[in-house]
Amino acid sequence: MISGRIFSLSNRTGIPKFQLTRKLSSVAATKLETPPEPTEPRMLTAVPGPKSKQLHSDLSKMQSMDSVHFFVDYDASVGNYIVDVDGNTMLDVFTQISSVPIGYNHPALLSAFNSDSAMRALVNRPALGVYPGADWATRLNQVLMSVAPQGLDQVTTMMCGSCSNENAFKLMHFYHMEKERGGRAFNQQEMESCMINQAPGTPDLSVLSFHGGFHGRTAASLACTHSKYIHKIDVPLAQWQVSDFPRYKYPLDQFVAENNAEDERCLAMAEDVIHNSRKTGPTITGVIVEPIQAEGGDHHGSNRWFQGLQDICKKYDIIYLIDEVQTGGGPTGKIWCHEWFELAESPDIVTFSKKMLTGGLYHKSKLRPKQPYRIFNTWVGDPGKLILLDAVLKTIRSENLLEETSKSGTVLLDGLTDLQNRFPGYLNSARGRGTFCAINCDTTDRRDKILNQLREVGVHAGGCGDTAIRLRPALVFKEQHAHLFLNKLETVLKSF
Ligand code: PSZ
Repeated sequence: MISGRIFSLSNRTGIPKFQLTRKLSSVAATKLETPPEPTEPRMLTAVPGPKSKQLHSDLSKMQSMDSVHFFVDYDASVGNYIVDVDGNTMLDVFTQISSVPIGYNHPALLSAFNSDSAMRALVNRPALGVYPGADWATRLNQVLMSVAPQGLDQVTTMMCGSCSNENAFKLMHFYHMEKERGGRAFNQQEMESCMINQAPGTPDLSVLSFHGGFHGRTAASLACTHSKYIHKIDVPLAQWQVSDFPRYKYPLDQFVAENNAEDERCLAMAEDVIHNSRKTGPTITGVIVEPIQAEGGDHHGSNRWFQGLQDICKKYDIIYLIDEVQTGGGPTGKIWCHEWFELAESPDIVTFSKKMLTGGLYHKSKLRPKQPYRIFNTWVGDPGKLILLDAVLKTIRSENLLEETSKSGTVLLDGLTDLQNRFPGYLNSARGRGTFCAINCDTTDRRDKILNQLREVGVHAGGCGDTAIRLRPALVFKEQHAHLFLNKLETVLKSF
């Protein structure tokens, strides 16, 4: 059908059919080369350098974006190395806020659109909820369902992490209201009152979230975000309940009793809040939790904590949502971090984005909405992102990247632990799964100085929480990259 349209156009324009066909293929077949990965950082200027500064001043005329660190040369960046517009080549252990799965300019991604059908999927972006292409169901099945958490047989793609969580919350509330109605249809009063945001059509329901959590910046996901005030201040939000996420003492093996008590305290608090919500409102219909609280400071929870939360959700028949936006896609050594937790069964919903390249949510079939158009927007995702994700997942398998990540993660965590033992005044609480590692500094000022000095010696790292340095390298981060990072960090620490 598509080529039929092109041919009729070609007849009107007088261009012979075969010429147009050839033109399309030659565009699609463009081959982009990937230069070899550098072996070490190379710094030419301070960062941001003069070109970055000029570009920032150009950008500032149109938007307030003082968050920009530096401008990037995406032609020159390769593998684990990001190259800025001033020619500085840095080992990137932050990777676009943890969202580069297999490094910059991976050949598998550069060639992902080298076919007419892939190119057409890219340019003819469908409203997937109403006009999906013939291959959409196959693509979802072959790509996203190939890594679906066990027991979650439903999937919907979305644009970003925040809107994945927003839609997950709707599923929680629909499930609750469906039970309340006992199967009857919506009544007139509900249909009218929801139009002016009043009960009973707009019920007083909520989602339980945790202090230090981050779940996005759209209205409902921002109501569940508690990492930094600057994300929230001045924004009117639902007054939903917040409970404590465990804060452990490190090293874990020296504080077993204290940390177990912390789990029990936090579980008791969560259960209390859920229980009380039924008396005082808003009624909690589900819980959202990160497997590792990332933005809030890389706070880990034990298996007992995540299992206990699941038990509480089951007891109250509310929905257990694990937000894998930052942890999903492999950095912990498994595709989903919650696979480590030995849960009795899957969470009810798992949201994703970042390294998965498309946003979206997996969920149990009991959560399928009964009416159409309830989980919906214009695009509901993007087939082009699934083409890229397909290439990513194939690369993860063919290059054994989960195993590689576990190996380099061990080198990282052992190295961080060694450094904290040698510099106990500056570093503490080394922790991590896979390469998803972090270490705390004694003060925020020290953390910021370390990050700045790391940049000067060619390592681009990030912070989180008040004092943590966090590592979020791509899955192609190998043992030699871990050693290089640790050597640079040691150089910086020795300079204090
Ligand atoms: O400042 C920001 O907006 C940032 S910095 C890092 C993120 C956002 N992470 C996004 C994120 C996340 O880490 C978790 C666990 N859940 C949801 C989100 C929201 O995803 P996006 O940004 O795609 O909407």
